[in-house]
Amino acid sequence: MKRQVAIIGAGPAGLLLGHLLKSEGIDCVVLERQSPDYVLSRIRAGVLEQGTVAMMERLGLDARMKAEGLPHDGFNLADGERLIRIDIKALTGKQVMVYGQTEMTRDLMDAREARGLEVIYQASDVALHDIESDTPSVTYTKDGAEHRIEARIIVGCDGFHGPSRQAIPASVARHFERVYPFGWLGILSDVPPCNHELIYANHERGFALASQRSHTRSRYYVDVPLTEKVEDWSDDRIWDELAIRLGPDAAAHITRGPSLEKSIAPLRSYVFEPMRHGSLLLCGDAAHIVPPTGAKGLNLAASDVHYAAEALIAFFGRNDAEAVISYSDKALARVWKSERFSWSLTRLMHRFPEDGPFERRMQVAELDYIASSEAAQRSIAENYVGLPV
Ligand code: RFL
Ligand code: PHB
Repeated sequence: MKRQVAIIGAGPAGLLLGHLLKSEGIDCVVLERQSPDYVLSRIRAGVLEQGTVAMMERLGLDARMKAEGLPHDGFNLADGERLIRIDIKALTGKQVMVYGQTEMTRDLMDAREARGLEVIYQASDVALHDIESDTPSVTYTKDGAEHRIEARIIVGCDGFHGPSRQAIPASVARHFERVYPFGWLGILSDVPPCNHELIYANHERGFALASQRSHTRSRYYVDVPLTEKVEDWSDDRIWDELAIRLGPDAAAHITRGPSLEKSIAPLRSYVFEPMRHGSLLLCGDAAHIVPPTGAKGLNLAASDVHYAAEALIAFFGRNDAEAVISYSDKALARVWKSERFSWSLTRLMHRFPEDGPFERRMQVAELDYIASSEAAQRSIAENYVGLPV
């Protein structure tokens, strides 16, 4: 099979890119290791930046998001008794959209047939070949048979554990990493949210986040040491912990219910450079990871896809090779700003085991400053709603 572009991974990055290229008449195929049901069973992001929403609008795939998503004008930082509201609408004129990654992925999946986007699910042993040449290829196994796709460009959208990043030679690879000493234990439950907006809480017992998927479905997190096991956290234990960490006002409005999903996700900051080598481009978690504190991971995957689509449209439309070459620098400039924001919000809102009284005073001073300064709030709001692409 011969294609202009082979995309590896049908998470949000791969599907978004596939649809964007297809809408511009670029011939592409997406290869995914898992089944559609498995991909939809992963509970992940919940907050979309305006730019991510705009990409769904551009594709004409925003109808359900507009009907069911919840636009939010602000969010809150809690520290003990104190609640600092960041009014993103007033400070930036923009909103964020609360709409689950699962739902956005479902919308992209459902549009495959109508848009003629070919996605090959349950493709195993995906391997990249000759990425330093103009004739790279991808091999995979499906239903016991081996297949090869010859492409002009390969785009790795295969997440943190996929094969694409690994295909870039160690001699050019640069890794930047910060692993955090805790993970987020998440619970999803069909109960109304405790607050109409998100609350990120820094409590002496640890971090907590009150988030949501709809008026009837809540998503909560608490941070736990990496040694904790999800089996040791009964639903009641999580609800008790949330009630303490989120503070008395939120606790009074928490509705408890059985968990639909419960899992622990470790926190990590990671960037791989370069994001292009030869005929291979990387997008999303394949190239970088942010801790979830700023709600940036999926949105960063979407902005990478925006730059990659622009580069490939120029390359196939106008034979502009420079557009592909400059992809990595363009994408990385935005990646590092999101990494900085996610890292600094993580630092501000979590109690690190190695921290002492000095570090805590620094957190209190920063929260005092944010509470009293519109400039500080604007800076946070601007980052939260998404920096321009
Ligand atoms: P994905 O979603 O991991 O998709 C990669 C796809 O590639 C497939 N794949 C392969 N396919 C073929 N062959 C192979 N060998 C393959 N290996 C892997 C995988 O099966 C998968 O389908 O990466 P993508 O598309 O780059 O998207 C990134 C986002 O998923 C991620 O950044 C976010 O979920 C991060 N994140 C959040 N981001 C936000 O913007 N806002 C949030 O509120 C937010 N909350 C979160 C999060 C991530 C979390 N976890 C569990 C890590 C909350 C959590 C708890
Ligand atoms: C979520 O709803 O899953 C969520 C929201 C905000 C974050 C991270 C995760 O910062």
